[in-house]
Amino acid sequence: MSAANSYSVCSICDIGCQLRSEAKDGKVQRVIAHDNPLLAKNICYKGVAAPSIHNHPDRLRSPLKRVGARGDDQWEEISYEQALQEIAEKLKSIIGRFGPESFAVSTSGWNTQVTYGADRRFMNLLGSPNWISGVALCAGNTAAVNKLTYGWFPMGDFSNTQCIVLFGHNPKKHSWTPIYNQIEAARARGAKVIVLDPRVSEQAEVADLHLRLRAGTDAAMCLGWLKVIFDEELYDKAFVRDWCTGFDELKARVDEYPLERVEAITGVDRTLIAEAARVYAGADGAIIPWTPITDMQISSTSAIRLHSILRAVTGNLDVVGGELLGGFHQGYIPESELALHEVLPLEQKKKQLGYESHPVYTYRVAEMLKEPTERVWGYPYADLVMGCHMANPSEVFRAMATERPYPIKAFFALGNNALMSYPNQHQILKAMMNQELIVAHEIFMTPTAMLADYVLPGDVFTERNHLADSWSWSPRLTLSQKTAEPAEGVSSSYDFWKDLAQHFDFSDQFPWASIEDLLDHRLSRSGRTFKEFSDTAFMEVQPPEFRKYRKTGFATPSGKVELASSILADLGFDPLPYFREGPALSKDYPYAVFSGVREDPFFQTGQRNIPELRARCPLPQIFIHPEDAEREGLHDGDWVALETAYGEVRAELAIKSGMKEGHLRVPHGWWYPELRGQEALSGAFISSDAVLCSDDDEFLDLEQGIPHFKGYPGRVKKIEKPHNLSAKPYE
Ligand SMILES: Nc1nc2c(c(=O)[nH]1)N[C@H]1C(S)=C(S)[C@@H](COP(=O)(O)OP(=O)(O)OC[C@H]3O[C@@H](n4cnc5c(=O)[nH]c(N)nc54)[C@H](O)[C@@H]3O)O[C@H]1N2
Ligand SMILES: Nc1nc2c(c(=O)[nH]1)N[C@H]1C(S)=C(S)[C@@H](COP(=O)(O)OP(=O)(O)OC[C@H]3O[C@@H](n4cnc5c(=O)[nH]c(N)nc54)[C@H](O)[C@@H]3O)O[C@H]1N2
Ligand code: SF4
Ligand SMILES: [Mo]
Repeated sequence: MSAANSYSVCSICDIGCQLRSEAKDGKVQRVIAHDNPLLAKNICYKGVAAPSIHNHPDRLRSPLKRVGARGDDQWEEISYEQALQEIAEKLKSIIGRFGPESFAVSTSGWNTQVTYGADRRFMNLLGSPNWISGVALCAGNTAAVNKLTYGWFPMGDFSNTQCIVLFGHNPKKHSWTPIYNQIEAARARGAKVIVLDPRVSEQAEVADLHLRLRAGTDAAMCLGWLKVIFDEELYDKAFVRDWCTGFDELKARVDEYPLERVEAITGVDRTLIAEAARVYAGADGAIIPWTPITDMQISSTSAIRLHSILRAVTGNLDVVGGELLGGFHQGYIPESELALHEVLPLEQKKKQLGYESHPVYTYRVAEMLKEPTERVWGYPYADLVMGCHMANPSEVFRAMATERPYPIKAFFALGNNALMSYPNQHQILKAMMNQELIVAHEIFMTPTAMLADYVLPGDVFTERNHLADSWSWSPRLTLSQKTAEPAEGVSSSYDFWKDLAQHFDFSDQFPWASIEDLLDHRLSRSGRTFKEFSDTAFMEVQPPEFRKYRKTGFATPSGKVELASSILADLGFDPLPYFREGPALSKDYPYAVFSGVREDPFFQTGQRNIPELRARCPLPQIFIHPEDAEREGLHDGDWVALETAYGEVRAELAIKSGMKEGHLRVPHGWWYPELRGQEALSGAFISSDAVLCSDDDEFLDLEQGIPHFKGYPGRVKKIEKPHNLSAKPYE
């Protein structure tokens, strides 16, 4: 009998709490809060449920090869070696016929955790630029847009700040618990919290100020704040004079947004807008924490840029209580370097889908930022939160479906339920049906995995060693130790890429036989091995160095904060932020639909098969305001269809007084593991938000090409409850 008790970085969601895991005889028994008092509250019930997830009877344990038609869910078990041999042969055949760019990969990297850039390394050595990710809609794209303005993606100094501004972002006890804890602690210290949310969210309920803006109007709101800040001279004049370019042009643009106009666009009273702007600008240290809400709307690039601009002009960059530009950890080789972006030839980078049309997070901008990035941060490619060198997902799926502008014929999804995790699920299905080779690396048989030719079982966080560095977002190292033994056919995502590379002529570029070898390599810059690190530390934070730009300048072409972006200008876009209206509501589609409001028991499309979590939220819900429900003749608990011009989802109706009138909320990520064998793709088209939102041009942000998930036109009607959906699927 063996027993182990280790540090674990939970990868059930993307915030990565450091917890403790207890295992016995190679099986995880319990996952509990950390014994360090600073981290003691740091756990949510998904983390506690890890043993049920990791030991689940339906976990994939052997590599599978498709035997029926694609999507029929018929498999034979094969060995890991045979699977890799066949995958390598098929991939070589495809790239031999269509070129290396015909190979695309989708992953978020959140859950697989230990890829360490090996996916990009493999693709760069092979010659494919077509890597896409859920981070195109979440944090990765924010990082890329932040770099336009000041060359890095900052992290708010929650511990010292006097003011926190939440644009929709709504951390809760069981949703991004560490951020929730930090907001609670700041509030207890007296920090002000301003929430901008159409709904009365949990954070809005206890906020100092709540601005109930119309969905999709965040950019206009920020322009209104700047109008107040400039008119009342609340900005940091010395910083703007010495460290910013484009102030006069920006001021002229902001003058186009008087508060009457901003009030008309956002629906928020102008005196409240002005009050919020004054509180933010007047605080001695204020932060606008990253939020996914502005990652997913039609004016996303402008809205994210406006957050950056607000931080800069109020003097909150790289100061105590403000927004820290951390840089790479000096003792840990970053994924950006491991990915070998410099070996992919420029002609292949130019083939990246999105490079021409929506370039902001593609290689096109990465190439433009190489020189300043190297000057300030010591390495030319800073791929922060994995999101700064991506292809555009919609264009990749279009190329997979239509073979234009060129065919994509091989598609791998690792720790990503790609079918449901982007807009336009109809196109993604067509895209996947038109592939010669699909590989899924997964822990459960998801709808995406069901469409694959090969399904490889992935490991989980209790089964691997890891040293987390927040994907280069903040210079902190957090230890995670292997406590449990994976089943024989199970691999980590690093092992998958390294083992596949053995079949290619660049196998020598993967000299690290194990994750531990690679961790030793990553730590070599600080002269330690992984074992030495884990024997002496469970966490290490590189101390912040404030106002580093005084020595190095900012990592932008001008070396300054670019209020008017020279890169956007060079790309032919408006260099200044603006507000663009989303697709118009109409008599037929009178409601503004938004995706989101995460459900506590699940991360994204996961965990619907975990009984104790599913029991907390048995069925998906569409939220509506009581007056709208009354007008539509609908009652709480009715089953409804939410329709757009592109598709329909079915779910239960929940009447919520905190909803904003004229808005409907649709949840993300619902499929029904319990319907496997009864419904095609386990019901992936019944309730998934991705079937509702188009990726036609009128739904896309111009500069990044990301979809408008916050306020697209829809309508709702009563239907019969689907006979096979149960509120107690596991009883
Ligand atoms: N339509 C739509 N698309 C969205 C969003 C939305 O609201 N609507 N939200 C966006 C956001 S905010 C984000 S962060 C991204 C998230 O995108 P992802 O993080 O890719 O999330 P999922 O698509 O749910 O896929 C995660 C998969 O990882 C698997 N998994 C879990 N643990 C492990 C593991 O240890 N190893 C392996 N190999 N697999 C594992 C799970 O079973 C699950 O199928 O999606 C974005 N996409
Ligand atoms: N339990 C759990 N926790 C999670 C996740 C999960 O899946 N489950 N996912 C994690 C991930 S990857 C992410 S990205 C975060 C997402 O979590 P949050 O950042 O909290 O985002 P949501 O919960 O989608 O929505 C938050 C609020 O945005 C408001 N909102 C909707 N439209 C708009 C708009 O146009 N403007 C503004 N200002 N507000 C709007 C909604 O009313 C809602 O109250 O949660 C993380 N935490
Ligand atoms: S918030 Fe919960 S699911 Fe997310 S990392 Fe922390 S413990 Fe895991
Ligand atoms: Mo996210």
